[in-house]
Amino acid sequence: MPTNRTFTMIKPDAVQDGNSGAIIKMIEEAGFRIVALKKTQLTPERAGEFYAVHKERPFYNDLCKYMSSGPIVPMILEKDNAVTDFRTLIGATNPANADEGTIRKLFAKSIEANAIHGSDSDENAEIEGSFFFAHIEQF
Ligand code: RTP
Ligand code: MG
Repeated sequence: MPTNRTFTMIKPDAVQDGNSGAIIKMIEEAGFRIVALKKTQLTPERAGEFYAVHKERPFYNDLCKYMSSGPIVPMILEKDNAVTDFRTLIGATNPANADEGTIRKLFAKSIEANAIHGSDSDENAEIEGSFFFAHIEQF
């Protein structure tokens, strides 16, 4: 399992607001290499599958509805210490708690519409990347 890759997606609010380019620029300037990238849209069912780990949480239904409400930009990224460094770059889940200069501080609207996802472990990075990209697309 690669320890130097993570998975992200720019969420519907940020894509809708036209912030994809600015966010991708921040990601590249922070030293991440884009391994794979596309623009796509989840159905509520596929969003539910992606977030199955949160099935029992009170926000699960709203989250699935929100994540399927518009286009998203999923990406696989590469860098030393990718998972941890990327979570630092995006900031806290709730933008009210996010550090200055983080992607969520700059672009997120709320705890739900929080602009961007970042994998929380190497194992989940691999699972989530392969949810969106075939192995021959990951180079
Ligand atoms: P993500 O998975 O999207 O990178 O976010 P995260 O690790 O920072 O947060 P997580 O606990 O995994 O939650 C996943 C997403 O669910 C939404 N959420 N809403 N209303 C709420 O209390 C609530 N809590 C979480 C957010 O969109 C969060 O990113
Ligand atoms: Mg998470």
